[in-house]
Amino acid sequence: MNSIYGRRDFLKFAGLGALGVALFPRVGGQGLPAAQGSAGKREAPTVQSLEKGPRRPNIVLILADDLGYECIGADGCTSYKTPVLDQLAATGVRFDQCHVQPLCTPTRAQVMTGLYNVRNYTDFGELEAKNVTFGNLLKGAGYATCMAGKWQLGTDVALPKKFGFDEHCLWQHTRAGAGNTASRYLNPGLEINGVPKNYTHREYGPDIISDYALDFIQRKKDQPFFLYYTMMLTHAPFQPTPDSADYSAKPPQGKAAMQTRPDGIIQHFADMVAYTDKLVGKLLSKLEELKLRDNTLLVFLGDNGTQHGVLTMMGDRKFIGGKGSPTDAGMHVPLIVSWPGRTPVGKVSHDLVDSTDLLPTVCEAAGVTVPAELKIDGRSFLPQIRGEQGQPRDWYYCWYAPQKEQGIIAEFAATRDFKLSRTGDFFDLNKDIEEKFPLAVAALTGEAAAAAKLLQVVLDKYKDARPAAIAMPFLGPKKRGDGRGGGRKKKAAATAEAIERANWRDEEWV
Ligand SMILES: [Ca+2]
Repeated sequence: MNSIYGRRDFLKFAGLGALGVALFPRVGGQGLPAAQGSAGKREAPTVQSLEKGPRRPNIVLILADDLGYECIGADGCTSYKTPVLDQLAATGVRFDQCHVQPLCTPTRAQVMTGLYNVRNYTDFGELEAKNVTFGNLLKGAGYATCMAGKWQLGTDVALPKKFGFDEHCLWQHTRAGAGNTASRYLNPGLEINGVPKNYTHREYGPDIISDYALDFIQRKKDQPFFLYYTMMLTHAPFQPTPDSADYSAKPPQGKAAMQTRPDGIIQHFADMVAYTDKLVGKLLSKLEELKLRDNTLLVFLGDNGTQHGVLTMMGDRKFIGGKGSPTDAGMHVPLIVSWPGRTPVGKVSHDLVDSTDLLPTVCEAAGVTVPAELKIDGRSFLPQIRGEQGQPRDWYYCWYAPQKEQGIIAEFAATRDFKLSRTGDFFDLNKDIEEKFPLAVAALTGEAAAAAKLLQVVLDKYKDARPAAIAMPFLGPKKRGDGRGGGRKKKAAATAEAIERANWRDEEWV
């Protein structure tokens, strides 16, 4: 039981009274909580019953697409303008050690289920229907639920509802995959509650998603709601936003879309970061207009590092985006939390957080007990959000196999300072953040030796965590000519950045 609400309060607003905390008497089988009505007699508590108790907080979880840690002013970025997010950090809590998976679907699976990919990840663009998500848990406790933005978890029209989202406006839902041509930006092709809709009058996809999310908040303002806002920005292709000088009916393509400013920064990426910030501001204004700000936990984080090869400056430091790579540049993302009156003002937490921690955190904030049967890997960082010590992680773990046919390409455990791979490579992250100089574990001393020992225990803990039914071979990083499919054809180019520029169209899918 969380410490915000007393047990009696929780039972009252959960509408369960003397039934106790057996909110989810059956989990497993189809994987859906009984409280959702999939089995058993008990139905989800009604809105009416919830209104009798104290009002639980609304929860807004914003997941930006391909926006790495280096892109936010509050985190040290000097290339882009993010005044809204900077202000959120200045008035809330900023975490500077949040690590997610290196790519979209792997992170989204972890965020939504609280499980490391080793346990339930099957392939890019899918999440098996039997999984229980935070949507199921919050809906089961009576929250109104909405998902708005990028989906990329399977084309079954029924999946968003199966995962607990009452209503949804999505991109890459029923029309997903490498051959999908529905745009996410100008004249987007979306699916609203499963029904495809094509926009043809210069609408901007992120605006449509934003309007849908704000409308949901407006309509649900009198009951607890959970908005999972999976922004489509700032993913490639880098195109003008409605605020760009060159927003037009025919957005620039290819190299023209990648034009840089005199300082070497990609102009349209900078525009897209600014637009992301602006849309967060619109959402905050809506919450303020409805006087919901103080009762809304708002979390903003990135889903993986910035597009490979994208240059961003952090003062004098040049930072090159590393999306897709199981390294700091691919996995270190911004995490900013705002809950006026509940969070300390302007705190910077150095505690480790990873993407499996979101589910237990939002559940604890909502007063929802995570069923023990789910055996999640995440741990709540709600105490740190409130300025308490909590139980910060000593390590985080990564099992990374984004495309089934490529097998497992990385597995490691890391502390803030050190990293140990399943292959035995050990890195001192303070001296070698790009992981160019693996150290021999046998030669380590002091803190490094102690970290290696701890991290080996973590790797041992997950050694047999993969269910046999979805076993995959460990093949390591894909190498040229190793015969593994699923990769994009690489044209001859001098640099990784040039490769990405040449293939920017293919990046639309991942
Ligand atoms: Ca992404």
